[in-house]
Amino acid sequence: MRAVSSVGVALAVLVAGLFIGAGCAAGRGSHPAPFNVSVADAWARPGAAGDSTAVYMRLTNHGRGGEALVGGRTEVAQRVELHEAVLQTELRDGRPTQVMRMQQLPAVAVPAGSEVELRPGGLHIMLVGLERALAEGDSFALTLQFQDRDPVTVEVFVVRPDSATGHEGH
Ligand SMILES: [Cu+2]
Repeated sequence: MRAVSSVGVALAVLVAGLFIGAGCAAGRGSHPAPFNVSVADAWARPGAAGDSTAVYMRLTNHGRGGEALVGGRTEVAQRVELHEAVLQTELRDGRPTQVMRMQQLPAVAVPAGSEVELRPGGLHIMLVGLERALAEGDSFALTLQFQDRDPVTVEVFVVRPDSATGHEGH
């Protein structure tokens, strides 16, 4: 009987050890990998006070986990929205016509190891209700909010699209 009970104690210790091990693993698992998204070439189109304008940039996720841009804020606009420009075919006077439409997105995914480009004619950040005019040569701070992350503030330069990329359209 003595031998059995000592095996019981050893087993109890082993089980306790497993629980501690599981606790550590769960603890690590609940903490996300370090945030490692770089923001490059952030620029905005000029805009008049009260109007809206678009911001473009390149987001690169050097981390091991997926990230998602979910919003932002800036002193120069009332609202910051995530948009995607989509080319749609609509009937205009009975003729099919290509029209650029914008739709609001809840988030922009930036998968691990990927580069996501916000650019004219595609994904962009919309500044709605400019508090002041944004003229070429200005710059302003834009705070980006990624899901479950601390906010990241970047400097955005105001550039005329022609001089920035040569791209046309929104
Ligand atoms: Cu837009």
